Amino acid sequence: MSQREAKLLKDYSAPEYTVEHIALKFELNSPVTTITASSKVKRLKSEAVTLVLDGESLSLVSVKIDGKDVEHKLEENRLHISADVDDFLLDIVTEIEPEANTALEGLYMSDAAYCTQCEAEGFRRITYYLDRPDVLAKFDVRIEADKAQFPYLLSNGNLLEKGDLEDGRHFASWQDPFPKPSYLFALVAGDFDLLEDTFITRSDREVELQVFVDKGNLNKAHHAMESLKKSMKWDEERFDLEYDLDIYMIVAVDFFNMGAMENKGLNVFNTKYVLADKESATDDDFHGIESVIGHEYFHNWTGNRVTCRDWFQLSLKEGLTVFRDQEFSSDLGSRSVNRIHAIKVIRNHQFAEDAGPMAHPIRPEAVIEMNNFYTVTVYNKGAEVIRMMHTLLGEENFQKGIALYFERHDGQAVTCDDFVSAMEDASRVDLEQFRNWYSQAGTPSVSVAEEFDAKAQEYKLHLKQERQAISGNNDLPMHIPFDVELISESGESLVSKVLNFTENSQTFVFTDINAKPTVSLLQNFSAPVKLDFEFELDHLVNLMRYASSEVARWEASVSIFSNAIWNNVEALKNNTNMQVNQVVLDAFKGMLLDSQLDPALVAEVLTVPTTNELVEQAIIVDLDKLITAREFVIDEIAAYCEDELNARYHLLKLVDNPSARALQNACLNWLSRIDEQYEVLVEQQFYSAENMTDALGALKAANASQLECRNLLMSDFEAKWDQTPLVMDKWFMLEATNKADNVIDRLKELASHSAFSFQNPNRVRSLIGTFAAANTEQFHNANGEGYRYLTDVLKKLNDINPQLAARIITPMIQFSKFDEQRQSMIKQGLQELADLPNLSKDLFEKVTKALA
Ligand code: B3K
Ligand code: ZN
Repeated sequence: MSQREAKLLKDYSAPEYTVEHIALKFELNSPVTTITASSKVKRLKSEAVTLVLDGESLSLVSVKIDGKDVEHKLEENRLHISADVDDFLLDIVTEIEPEANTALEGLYMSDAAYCTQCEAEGFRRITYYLDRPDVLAKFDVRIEADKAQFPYLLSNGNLLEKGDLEDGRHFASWQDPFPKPSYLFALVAGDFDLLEDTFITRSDREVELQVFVDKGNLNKAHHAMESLKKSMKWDEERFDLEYDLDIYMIVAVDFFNMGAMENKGLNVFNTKYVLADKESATDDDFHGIESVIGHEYFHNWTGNRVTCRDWFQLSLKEGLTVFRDQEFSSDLGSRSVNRIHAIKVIRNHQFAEDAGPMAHPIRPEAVIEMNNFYTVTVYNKGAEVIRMMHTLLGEENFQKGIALYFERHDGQAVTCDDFVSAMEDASRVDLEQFRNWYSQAGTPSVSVAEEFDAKAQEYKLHLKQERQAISGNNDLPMHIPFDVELISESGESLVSKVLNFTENSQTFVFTDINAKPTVSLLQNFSAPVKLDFEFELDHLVNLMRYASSEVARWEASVSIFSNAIWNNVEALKNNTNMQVNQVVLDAFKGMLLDSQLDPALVAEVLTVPTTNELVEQAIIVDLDKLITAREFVIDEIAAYCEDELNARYHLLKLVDNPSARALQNACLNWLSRIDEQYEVLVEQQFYSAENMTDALGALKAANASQLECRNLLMSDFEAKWDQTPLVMDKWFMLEATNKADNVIDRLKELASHSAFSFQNPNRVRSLIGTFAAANTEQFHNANGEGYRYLTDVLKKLNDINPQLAARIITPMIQFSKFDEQRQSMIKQGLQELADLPNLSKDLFEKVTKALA
């Protein structure tokens, strides 16, 4: 099978052989590291005679079965070994060069430390192996390295032994008692600062907790440690799940393709999700750390103890674990604000994925490069699917389902269907139709019509669902939990319930309703669908005022903003004057004056949808008019609410908490648009800031409103932080979101900035990823320069780090909403990539789909 051919879910077959135990020895040396793998292999299918192992970018030194040389054949990324034996010992020696590994998969170097990333298919860059998640083996690992350079030698499980060797070298051996798939293997060797603590589990076992960070960063590891302890406690209390090893290690590295990795007992983290103190990290960073630490910890049960049968089942562990981390954040912080953030991810990114060439169900059916499927669909829509089950079953039954799932499958590699069956059997709720969420891609849309019969005192909702036409997709009706509230004229809640919407068209009747109510639809985003309903402005204003759910009030504000902007796009098209309805202006002023509401929620309500978000709402967009209309609406509201913004800003400045800071900085952003007098305020906040949230809030306002002080503030910030990579990422992001016309020249110039490196994913994501994903105005500039720039960068990244390249190409393949000229320029860039002689399979999969 060629590398570029898709693997299909329907072709799954169980492994012919399995590995019961593997002893790995790593001799870490520069430039060549030697790996000896001794596996106890067992034949599972008696007719099998050839063991086929995966391997990539390896040099093979020797293969032996039961101590003897054996016939074998090397093919493209496969090693075929004659093995007509039931049980045997397989010894394989390979050599690799970690320093040359810029793809950051397998064993590589992050600065001066060795580390690994094996999910999804990185273990095959270490040794030839059955690198698939349904082969579970016990691992013993021995690491040997220079002692002075690499004082810490870490792997999964418990430390068995360590000691000195000759020539200044030393060793450590580790044993993981839990059988695991190869993707959960990890090794780290380096010199670190170490933060230690303990956690006493509810059954009174003491667990050693260790966080390893780059030298000099110890004081930035405390929040991560606190978050870990909170996660351990929360999982015991809410999910009845206790940690199972005696030690839990986290290592933070700066070179990392994603956020973090849940390797058994030894998580490897991107520094971005570990390091924080209030001078250098924002409130959002602190929150992000807590949630990612939680996420990886929760994987210990949902992912590690029970893992995936094959990679098509990725959502089994990711959807569920995202749901769990969202619940963790919501139980610890504001449920409404967390929910709003999750909804935004779906609407702005997941719906866009559905509308683009990479649309796939949460359980994909065909995959060329697995790394391309760690998507918002598998993760975040996957979490919404779990959330819907939670809504349908209720917390108690849901927890019964979780318990049954572990009772049945602990220690196994299973499917999404196994999970749903456990939920179904534990709750006796029929989930047969609900399973369509796993197999059907795309965003369903639900249109709603109201009918009120005053005489009969009956209120009816007519619901109709339609699925997106996607080739290869079934088109069966979905089981949609549709949460509604009916509100009386005086603002009291008449009905609040979840409708079971299961047919193409269905009518729901509410009796004893004596006046036409205000309806709140799809409350709390009870299903990941598009709502198709023409709201009148009064209706939205009522919802913003009276809906019981804070999320529904926020939803109403998004619609008000969006409608106001789209109305002005129409005005521009018709050459009439732009304007903002007085009711809209008053609605926002009202929110600003409401001191009862959580300021963080008000900040969300006062956040104008981004250009990207608005593009997502359209079918085809006239981008230039959209930008003009959006700016106009912002300016009108800012001018109308000036006094209230100013007053609220100064009051909030006196309060020291994340929620207050969120609204304070939102106010500053609005004010900075009004006139020069507020420039002083921005500068004052910047220079007197006692934390990164306020410093960055000021800098963002200066950047977004193109204030005169912008350049000075930016260079002062740079001078202060140029030795702190994670803070420089923020600075790069600001440069990347600069709306000025010369931004591309600036980006090119910054590629040679001393803090920038094309080898480091955090830097590339901050500068280039942010430009493409968030600077809609300039990336999609009609002159096509944005597309040309990204194409050139991708050519380069294709050689260095294909996985990263395939991530940041996303905005360039989601072009369906743009006009023909833009689409044709984009396609030209994609064609150039398609023509690359050495195009990686990561980019190949996305580029060919986009051009098809
Ligand atoms: N499981 C990892 C992601 C691995 C990505 C591989 N390209 C982190 C997580 O979801 O927790
Ligand atoms: Zn995960």
